[in-house]
Amino acid sequence: NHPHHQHQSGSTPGQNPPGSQGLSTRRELYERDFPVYKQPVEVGCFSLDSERRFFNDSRQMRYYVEPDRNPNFDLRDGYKDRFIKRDDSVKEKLDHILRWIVANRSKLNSRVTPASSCALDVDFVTWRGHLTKLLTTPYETREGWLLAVTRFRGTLYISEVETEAARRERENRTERHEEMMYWGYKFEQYTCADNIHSLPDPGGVVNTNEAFCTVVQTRLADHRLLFSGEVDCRDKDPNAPAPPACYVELKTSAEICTPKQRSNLHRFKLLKWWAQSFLPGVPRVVAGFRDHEGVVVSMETFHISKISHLIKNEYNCWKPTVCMNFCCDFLSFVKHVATEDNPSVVYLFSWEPHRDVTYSIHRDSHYSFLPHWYVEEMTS
Ligand code: 0WD
Ligand code: CA
Repeated sequence: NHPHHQHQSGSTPGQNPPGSQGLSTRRELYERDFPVYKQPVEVGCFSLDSERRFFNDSRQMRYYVEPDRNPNFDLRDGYKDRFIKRDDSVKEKLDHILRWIVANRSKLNSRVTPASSCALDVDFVTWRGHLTKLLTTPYETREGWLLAVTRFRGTLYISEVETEAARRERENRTERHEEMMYWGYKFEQYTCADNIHSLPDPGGVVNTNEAFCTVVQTRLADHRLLFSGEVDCRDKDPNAPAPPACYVELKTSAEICTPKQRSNLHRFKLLKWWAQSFLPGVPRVVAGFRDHEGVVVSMETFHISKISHLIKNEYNCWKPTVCMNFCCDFLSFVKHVATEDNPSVVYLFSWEPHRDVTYSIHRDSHYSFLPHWYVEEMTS
C-alpha cells in the first residue's frame, strides 16, 4: 500500500507525466527508501576577501570559540557604523566555482583520455544553496525558483536566476528586515576568531563580502556532484576530524518560549538547517536564540545526524527521504531534458508552489551564464 502506486500509469517521478512536460513536487511521490548519498569529500576550498576578490586558499577560514551558555550578545551593535554590506544586486552566478575549477582542473579529471582530456568527471556543478532549495521544494509553500542549466562537455551546470518576486522583495526590504539580516553576521563575529590562538573581536567591522567556501564532491544515486558552499567556521581543536567533519554552521533564531514555538522550529527551520548542512557533510549547527531586541539569550547545538530523530514526534512533519528523492529525480529530469551540449544554450527550469516543475529552452539569450574565459579555458 505504497503511495507510489497511485501513479502507475507512467507518471513516475523523473519522467514527464502524460499530457504534461513537468515534474511533480507532491510529497507522496517521493516517500521511498533513502537514496545512496556518498559521504561528501572536500576536494578544495577558496576564499573571497573584503573586496570580493577570489583566492584559491583558506585565508578566510575562521575558528569557533564556544560562548557562554547564556551569553548577552547585542546583535544590533555596529549596524549603523561598522557594517560593510555586499552588493546583492551583483549576480556572480557560478563564476567563483568556475575559477576554482580552472585553478584545480588536475584534481578533477582522473579519467584522462586523449578524446576528453578536458572533461570533468562530474555530472553536475552548482552551489550548495541551489541544492538546498531543491531538497526543500516538496515542503515549500511560499517561494518558487528558477534554475538555469547548461550542458557543456558532458557536465551540467546549474545556476540560479532571481525570480521577479525575489527581486521585488530584495528591492523593497524594510529597514527592520535589513537590520535583521545583519544579525546573523554579527553573531558570527561574536563566536568566530581569525586563528586558533586569538579570540573573537566584537569591536571590528562586519564585512559580508568576506567568505570561506568549501568545494565538495559526492554522489546522489547515479548523479556525480561537485558543489561549493560557504562555511562559517571550524572547530579550533587541531585534533578535530578533517574537513568537512570539523566545520560548524552558525544560525540565529527567535527565542523559544512556548511548546508551539519549539514545534515550529522543528517543522520549518530545522528542515532548512538540516538540508543545508547535510549536503556538504557539516555535522553540527550552533544556534543562538535572540529576543526581539536582537540580544542572544541562549545557545543550542543541533547535530545533523540527530535531527531526523528530533522531528519524528512532530505531527505532519518533513522527511529527509522525500527531500533527497525529489532532488535525485529532479537531477534525472534535468539529464533527460538538457541534451544539447552547448555553452550558450540554457534550459530554464521553473517552479512555483503547488505547481509542477516546467522548463523552457533559450539560445544565446541573457540567461547564458558560462563566461567566455571558462569556455575557452576548458576547450583548449
Ligand atoms: O548571487 C546569488 N544569487 C548567490 C550567491 C546565490 C547563491 C550563492 N551565492 C554566493 C554567496 O554570495 C556566497 O558567497 O555563494 C556563497 C554561498 O553559497 P552557498 O553556501 O551555496 O549558499 P547558502 O547555503 O544559501 O548560504 C550559505 C551562507 C549564508 O548563511 P546562512 O546561515 O544565512 O544560511 O552564505 C551566505 C549566508 O551567510 N550567503 C550569502 N552571502 C552573500 N550574498 C548570500 C548572498 N547572496 N547567500 C548566502
Ligand atoms: Ca550561517
